[in-house]
Amino acid sequence: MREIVVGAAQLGPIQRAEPRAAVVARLVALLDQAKAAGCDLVVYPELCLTTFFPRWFMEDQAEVDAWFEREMPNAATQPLFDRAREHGIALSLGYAELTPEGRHFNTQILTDRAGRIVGKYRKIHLPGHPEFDPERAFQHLEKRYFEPGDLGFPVFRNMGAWMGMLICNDRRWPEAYREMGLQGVELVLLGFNTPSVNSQNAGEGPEMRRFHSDLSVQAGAYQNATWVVSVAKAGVEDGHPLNAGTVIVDPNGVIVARGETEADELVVHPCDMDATVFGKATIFDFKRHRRIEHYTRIASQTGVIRPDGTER
Ligand code: CDT
Repeated sequence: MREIVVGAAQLGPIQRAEPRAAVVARLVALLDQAKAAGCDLVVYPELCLTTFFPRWFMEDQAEVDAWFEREMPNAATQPLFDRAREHGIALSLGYAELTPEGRHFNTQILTDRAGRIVGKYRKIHLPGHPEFDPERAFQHLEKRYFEPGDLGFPVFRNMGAWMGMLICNDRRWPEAYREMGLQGVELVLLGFNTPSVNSQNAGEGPEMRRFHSDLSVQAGAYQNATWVVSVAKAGVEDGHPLNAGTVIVDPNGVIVARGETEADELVVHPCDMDATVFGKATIFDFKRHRRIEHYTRIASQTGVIRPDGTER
């Protein structure tokens, strides 16, 4: 048995005016709860230091850059890193990263139990649109504010396990899990901000959005025989509802723990990394069963081309 007690630290809403220090105090309070619950690792949502700012259209780059972190840890987040080291708890958290070269990424990091950063992932599947869209009920401007991640889907050795990260929209793409599955991933850590309604289809509400989220992470877990910890930012941010749906999914694809609120909430589960062994050795033994000679289209063609040559 290789047990890691994981705390999925769901966040309630962060209002646009809420300063980083107040948010970090909430993250530290969840970390203290995690210590009391015996957690080894705590996972926070995507962009967990600020409101989900890609819903706001901004033209002034200085205004945009104010939502980004130039270093990690920094003055605002140092108290979180200090407390994590005191507790001996590893962290994974998402934030907007502005590099010294001036590049903008939607990023998630992983630390070890001593608070050292041992892994970084930059979101690859950026949803939304780059310009103001008057047809939408609200904006989703990730394609404006971030560039696609440039690190691939790395997997890291941490706490005796193989760990990888995904960010929000990535969870809907089977290729993302499989890239890590092919590196033997045992624990996928994922944070998200999903609006409760579809800005282009008012008929797609919270229940359907929850279903799509669960379906995606359960399939990713089962088909790669890995644990998946999927953590929401939830509740109403400045009038804009975000869906809850924090879950911990086992390597059979079964949801073993689920959040119950739309507020700050710690969802805890002991995850045995050895529970991944059976699936990886049998039905999803990739080495024996995959047929890559038939998969070339997946890595060479982006959109749909029908057999008659028409595109959609
Ligand atoms: N943050 C993020 O990636 N949210 C998307 C919303 C999709 S609608 C533009 C998601 O996949 O949940």
